[in-house]
Amino acid sequence: MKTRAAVAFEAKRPLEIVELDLDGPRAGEVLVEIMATGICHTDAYTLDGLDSEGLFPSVLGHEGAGIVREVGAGVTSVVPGDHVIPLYTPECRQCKSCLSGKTNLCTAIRATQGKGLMPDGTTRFSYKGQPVHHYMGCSTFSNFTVLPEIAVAKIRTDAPFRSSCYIGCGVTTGVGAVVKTARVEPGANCIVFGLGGIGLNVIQGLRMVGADMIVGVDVNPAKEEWGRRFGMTHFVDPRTVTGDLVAHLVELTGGGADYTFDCTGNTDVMRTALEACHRGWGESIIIGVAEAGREIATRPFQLVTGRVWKGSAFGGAKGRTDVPRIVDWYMSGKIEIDPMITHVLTLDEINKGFELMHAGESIRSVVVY
Ligand code: NAD
Ligand code: AHE
Ligand code: ZN
Repeated sequence: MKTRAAVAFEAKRPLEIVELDLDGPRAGEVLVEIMATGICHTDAYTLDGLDSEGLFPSVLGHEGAGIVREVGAGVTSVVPGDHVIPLYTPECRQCKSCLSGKTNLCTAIRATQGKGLMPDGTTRFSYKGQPVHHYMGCSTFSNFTVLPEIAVAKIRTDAPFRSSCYIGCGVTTGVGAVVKTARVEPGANCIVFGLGGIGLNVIQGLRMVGADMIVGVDVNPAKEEWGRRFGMTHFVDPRTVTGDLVAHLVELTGGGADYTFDCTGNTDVMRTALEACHRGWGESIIIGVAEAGREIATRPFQLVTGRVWKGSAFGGAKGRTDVPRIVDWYMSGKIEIDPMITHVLTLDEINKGFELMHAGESIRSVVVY
């Protein structure tokens, strides 16, 4: 079949809207009509050539929602007509990682996914006879995409696509980092670095679990109003702090934070986030994705004295199990999504979404097909 898609032909070049050829689902795969997709900073990072796994040409996009249109042989968990969210972190429930109960990082198809291929080592997308890579196992910047069965979460049919697509990455990543990775307790003092599409979801997660102090840190002063809207109690613009930022944050939180979250991808910020933790027990969660080649550093003494450095992918959420529950949290009003969707675009306007993100003018842009 044919599908309209925004294709990344080369790094640092705007996406091109073209018609691709798409092969149907093979055994264990499903064809999904994507109804809406968010644009996450990770898509921009890959398009900008900063991802060590970045491949071109490819169909980017990993934050979608849609409808199953066809299933391949042996598929049992979904049928045509089901509403689903594609999962860049699948959940096979059979691999060592899934069975460990210790991680959401299913390893069943990670090797081929990182090479832009389906689990059988081939692509379903092609353009003028040449293969086009998949991206993060999702490729939601295409109106139709093929996904492994283990990489779709079936969701309720009354959830609007336009907002629930954001649960495919940003919402789950931010809220999950609080409730699943850090397991923040009521009354905790927390600091969130970077108040974008992820950081604001960390903030609303902290509000949901009853954190006391929710400090937001961002170099864009316009983010103060956004943070307060979702529960932030204090705002710090590092550019207006005289003296050492860590010392300022430690004083503000009465000795250091119980939990800090990096939602910037900047390795210097990651260090600040670790060092702003309370001696003896503070935990810093790295969510931001750093450019290829970057490394983190701190004095080992920071860890010797009890601070903990952790990372979180997809908020520690197991996609097929947890995503439908997060959709319920949204539908019952426990968490908000709609106010964070600042721009709704057509596929033809998708490059504008990247421009708005780089200019700091959007929280989430969503493309509706
Ligand atoms: P975004 O562009 O919407 O937000 C980034 C925010 O960080 C902006 O408000 C920006 O002003 C702020 N910022 C930049 N430099 C800063 C600095 N030095 N100090 C303080 N604030 C600073 O991006 P997003 O979509 O929210 O994504 C944030 C990060 O999370 C990205 O690195 C993205 O790749 C990553 N991410 C990781 C996961 C995961 O599973 N681990 C999932 C989604 C996104
Ligand atoms: N490909 C990069 C790493 C990118 C990365 O860390 N991705 C996150 C999700 S970001 C979503 O917006 C993730 O889930 N990582 C776990 C995984 O298995 O990819 C690199 O550095 O090579
Ligand atoms: Zn993302």
